[in-house]
Amino acid sequence: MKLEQIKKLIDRSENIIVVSHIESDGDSLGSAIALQLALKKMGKKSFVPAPDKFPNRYRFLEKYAERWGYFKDTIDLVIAVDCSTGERIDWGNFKYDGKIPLVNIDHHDGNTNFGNVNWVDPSAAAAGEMIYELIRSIGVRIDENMASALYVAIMTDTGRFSFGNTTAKTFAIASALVELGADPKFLTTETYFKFSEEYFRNIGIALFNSRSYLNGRVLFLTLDRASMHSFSTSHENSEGIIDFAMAVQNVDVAVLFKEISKNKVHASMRSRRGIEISEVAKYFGGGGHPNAAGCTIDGNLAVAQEGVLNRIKLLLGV
Ligand SMILES: [Mn+2]
Repeated sequence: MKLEQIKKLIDRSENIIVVSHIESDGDSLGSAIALQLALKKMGKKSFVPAPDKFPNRYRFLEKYAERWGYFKDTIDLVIAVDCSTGERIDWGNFKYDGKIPLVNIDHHDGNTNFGNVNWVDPSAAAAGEMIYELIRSIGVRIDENMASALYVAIMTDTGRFSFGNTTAKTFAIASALVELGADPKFLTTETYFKFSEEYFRNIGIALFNSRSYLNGRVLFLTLDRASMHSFSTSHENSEGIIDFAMAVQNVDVAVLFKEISKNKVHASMRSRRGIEISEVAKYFGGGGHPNAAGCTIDGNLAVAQEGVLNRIKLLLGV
């Protein structure tokens, strides 16, 4: 059993680093924070080398985290959480030489099994569900800080308990976390209802620039540099905007295009069950979940949009 193997590795290690993915989100941060806190409770030294700065939206999680930063001791174990591939790992200032055992705990379908031990469970709605199970099986009592971090991990990856990945188990774990001190109203407000002005304006630009195709089955939203003036294209200033498009009647596929530079465009994609939009993302060198994926395309905005639309038409068979 993977959990047993991971427990053994943790037991015999003293200095453990926890890493998660670039473009950090609620699940990557919440899972890493909770695991680090649990390892410390076990008497281990543990640190998270990245990111230096939490995205604004998740800044409030900083108070649950132990100080993250550089760590000089010899590392005996690396645990990666919520990373679909080894390339997605945000190593920060840590130089990984490939010799330290690497544990891969993830819930992405299509995880590349990049670790020495791989616990991959695509039925888990969030890496946070798996970290909850791991901490429970280690026997560490989940305190209020860990419960809050894990609640945010699960809440964000399930779209506030509304996506198709939400299961009875998700609610059971969330219920346990609330019993352990997670405050749903506080954590929801901090995560979703503290828009920055930039984010607020980006919603408007993306929706204003929307275009529909195939009788409304496909909806493209666009954050182009000309409309954005001085506003940044950073991940945190567009996260979640795509969900507005999926709420439009008859939409099966939505894509948010962000013009990173004149010849680089990032595309976030969503689709309904049964339509594997990740196939389109993979075609352009990206990846993700079947219904939520992304990629970066070399080319200008018009070329990127035309290319993505053509791949979507092929996918839908029209
Ligand atoms: Mn996740």
